[in-house]
Amino acid sequence: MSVIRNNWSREEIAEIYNSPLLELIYRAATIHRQYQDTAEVQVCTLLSIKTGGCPEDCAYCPQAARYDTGVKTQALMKTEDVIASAQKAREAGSTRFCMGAAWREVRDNRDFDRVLEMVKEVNKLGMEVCCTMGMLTEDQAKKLADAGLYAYNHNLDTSSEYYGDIITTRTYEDRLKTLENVRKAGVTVCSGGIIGLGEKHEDRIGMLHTLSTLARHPESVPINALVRVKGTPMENQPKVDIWDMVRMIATARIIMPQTMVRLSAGRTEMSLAEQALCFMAGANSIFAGEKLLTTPNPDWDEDRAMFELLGLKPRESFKQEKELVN
Ligand code: SAM
Ligand code: DTB
Ligand code: SF4
Repeated sequence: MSVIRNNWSREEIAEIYNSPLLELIYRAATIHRQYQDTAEVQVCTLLSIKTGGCPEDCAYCPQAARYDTGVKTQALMKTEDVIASAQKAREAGSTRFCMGAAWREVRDNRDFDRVLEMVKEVNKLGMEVCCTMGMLTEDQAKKLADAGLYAYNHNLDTSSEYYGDIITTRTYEDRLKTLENVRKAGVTVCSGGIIGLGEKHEDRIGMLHTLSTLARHPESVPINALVRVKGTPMENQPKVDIWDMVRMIATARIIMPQTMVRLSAGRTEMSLAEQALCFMAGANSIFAGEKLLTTPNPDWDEDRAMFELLGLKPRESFKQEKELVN
């Protein structure tokens, strides 16, 4: 078994990313077999607990207040509705529940106290609780950890070089600082990005380089294909090529073998065969449920049928934690 490396050079990653496609898939599939149970795919469900009205200018995002996307601003959901939604997701076979808030950063206010309550309650259901709510201080991350938060999602989205073309209201360093705060609090890190933002292959390689040279690899890396939302500056981007998605997933799998690599946004535009290729290339996690945050996702029945056809089974919760401790 190859060792876990945090010292990848950009050139090494570029060489892997640019290798002949079938060789790349074969190599990723081989590493996948060495480190993971390839029959298992983690099933995560998203819920937007605070939708729209975000002050940030992320060029891809339907929830940014400044773009006319038709997303209505809503206040923080009631705790009981969030719990009901988590229960439904668990009954449908989901083991991770990720609550998203369209905030630039978490503030120490009553809404945060309510989120802490939601985290406690979902944790009691035996699900891995994840939040994605923008920037966090170390103190806020500790409070979330005490409430039972298992993971925090905070994406780098693209390379440090291209970041300023996509988002101007915060910096790459801000992003890295939050990831550091999450780590310090003992919460697992979920961080990945989006392809299809008009970035170059070098930017994708750059983002994977940053992720794979963190002191510890993120426990999960979501790879999103841009969902092109009308009203955002990215609405006219070309559709993401499936081979680019496969290349990205395979490279992530090879350089971060223990990480859950998530085939994230964009599945409604992929055929079953295309998704199967992504699993072959090392993806072992998906978002399931009719909606991502504000945009559509394949429905439960479709995913159930896909799992059956491909012989996949949902991965139990907290398994990675057990494996990494042993
Ligand atoms: N506001 C918080 C933040 O930005 O970290 C949390 C919610 S934000 C919607 C979470 C992530 O969703 C973003 O970092 C981005 O990677 C992803 N995302 C948002 N809009 C997307 C789109 N149109 N297509 C693909 N991914 C998207
Ligand atoms: C991630 O990497 N992708 C998810 C989750 N983390 C929060 C979000 C995708 C959002 C797609 C656009 C929407 O539905 O609003
Ligand atoms: Fe706000 Fe997050 Fe959307 Fe950016 S990605 S506009 S921070 S909700």
